[in-house]
Amino acid sequence: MSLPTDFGPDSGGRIKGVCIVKPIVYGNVARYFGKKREEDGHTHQWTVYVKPYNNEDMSTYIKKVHFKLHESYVNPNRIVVKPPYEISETGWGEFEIVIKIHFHDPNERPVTMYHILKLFHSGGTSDLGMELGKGLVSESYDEIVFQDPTQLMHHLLINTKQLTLGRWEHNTNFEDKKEKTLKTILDAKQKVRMEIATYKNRLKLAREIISQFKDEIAKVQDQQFA
Ligand code: SLL
Repeated sequence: MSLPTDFGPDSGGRIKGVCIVKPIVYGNVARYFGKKREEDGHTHQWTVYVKPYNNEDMSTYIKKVHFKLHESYVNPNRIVVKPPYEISETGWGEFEIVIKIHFHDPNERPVTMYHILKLFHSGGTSDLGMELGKGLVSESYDEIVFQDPTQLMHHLLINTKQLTLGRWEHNTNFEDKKEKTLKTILDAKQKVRMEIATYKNRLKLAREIISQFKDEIAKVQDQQFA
């Protein structure tokens, strides 16, 4: 009989009803060279990454992170097996990077994320592409959800250590972003509510006019056949 401390591949099924959430941040930073480089036409240095939202060493449960770059790169499939999970490159163009996270427990399906590598300021204000010194940041908050993990995975997920001593900070103020995003959603909801009210009113008016016309028609018809 297997003991609860048996974490091997045969340690039984999944732990039902358990849900563990791991907040993460993924995206890129980029810096303009200041001019186009003669040899290869490259204009930017950039780094794409996945990191924990909280200060924790994710290598306890992450086996490897696969970054799939644009075909124009030599060896576009880059694998990182330990933190920091990041790839630094130089280039001239923006493209979509596929980020696939594999876990130590082979029963846990890999998680895939898509990030559009951002090099240029889009001219607009706010949202993406905040200034970072002279560079640019484009990153997202997300959560990896482990529903009914296996015993092995559960053990790995709850036994993480700190990644670094000292403060763990992000380029983006996510608390601030959360508040702003929430406000945008609430404002939009209010706007939709107002529009619905306006259209309901118009509909009511239109219905009244229709019924008035119907009355008129009925009257005219009555007179005709009288
Ligand atoms: C574009 N669809 O046309 C995109 C493709 C590709 C960027 C961008 C190459 C680097 C190298 C590079 O920067 N590719 O030469 O290794 O904008």
